Formats: sequence, C-alpha cells, structure tokens
Amino acid sequence: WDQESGVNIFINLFAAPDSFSPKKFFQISGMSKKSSSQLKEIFRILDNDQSGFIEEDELKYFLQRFECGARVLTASETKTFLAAADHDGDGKIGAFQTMVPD
Ligand SMILES: [Ca+2]
Repeated sequence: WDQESGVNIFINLFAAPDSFSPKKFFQISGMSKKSSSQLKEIFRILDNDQSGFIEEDELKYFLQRFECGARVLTASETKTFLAAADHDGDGKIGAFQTMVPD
C-alpha cells in the first residue's frame, strides 16, 4: 500500500485506548479491496520477525505499521483482535485474510 492514501486518519480515529475496532479499520482502510499479493506484503511487514505468523507481541504494533505516530494497541485490544483472527486457535495469525472480520 502507499503511505499517501490517508492512513494517518488512524491516529485520530483510534486515538483513545480501547477504541480500536478491526471491523472499522478494514472498512475504512479499503483493505478488503487489495489484491492478495498486496495483502501478503502487508502481512510480511506485520510479521516483524519473519516467523510466518503474526504473534501477539507483533499484533500490538498493528496501527504503528500503518502510521508510525500511532499508538500501540492495549493488551485487551490485542487479545480481542487476536482471538477474532486466530481461526485455528494456535495463538497466532497465519494469514492476513483471517484478520478481516466477516
Ligand atoms: Ca512473527
């Protein structure tokens, strides 16, 4: 994705702790319209240690990966987001697509 497409709205939109909503994020970011190769690229950036999975300690930097001035997610936001995205219950996220709420 490109940094000039207005992603800095996330700083304001989710500025308050515990205000992060994955559903709202994916609606507003237009992420669902991205190609699978673009989503793979985003996944690789979120997977900071290149383990092939997004673990809890990487997920909390989710907003910062899109906008460097954004806050980290709170523990409760991170856990809720992870639980919703972790379809097989292994405690980590294996593909970007599972992060997008139905
Ligand atoms: Ca990882």
